[in-house]
Amino acid sequence: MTLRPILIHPDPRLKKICTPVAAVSEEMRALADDMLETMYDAPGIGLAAPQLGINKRLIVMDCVKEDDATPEPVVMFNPAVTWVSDETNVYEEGCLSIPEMYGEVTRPAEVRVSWLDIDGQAQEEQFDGLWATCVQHEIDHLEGKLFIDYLGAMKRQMITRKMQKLKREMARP
Ligand code: K1U
Ligand code: ZN
Repeated sequence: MTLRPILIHPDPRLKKICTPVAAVSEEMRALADDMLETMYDAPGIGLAAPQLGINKRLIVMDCVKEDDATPEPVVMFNPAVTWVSDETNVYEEGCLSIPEMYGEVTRPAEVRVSWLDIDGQAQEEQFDGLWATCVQHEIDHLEGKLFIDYLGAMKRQMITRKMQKLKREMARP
């Protein structure tokens, strides 16, 4: 397993629509392992392939936050939302591609999602709570959408400018 660098916004690779995974191959499984390792190391509760510069419909998640709890890693190839609740939830979201910035996002409180698992088997499940928020945030990444796209133009611009400054500082020798 390999830790991979996470792209920081703004980056054109974070704005692209990702292509479906044609087959759950060994190469794709190895990529999912790298993504889980990179997510746990960050640390984060989710990660999408485009955040590593890979234009594929693949996400990983583990929304179990307690340190002493058993991890519940989930790998989803080609995830698709098949149902959303009318009830909504507001959550102050963050993003590993927008470090240390947060914003309130309103999303459906519950969603049903279909996907292919690590063995290439079709799965479908309903999610609520933080899992529902996270899976929608990650699927948005596959559509080139970031949580800041739900915020007002002023806040989005302020965050983007801060990230541009951070990237300039990180690039300095
Ligand atoms: O996709 C990402 O950038 C990962 C992101 C997922 C996410 C966070 C909040 C709401 C929706 C989706 C993160 O994991 S940011 C880090 C984070 O939330 C966290 C980190 C350590 C412990 C608990 C949470
Ligand atoms: Zn994110």
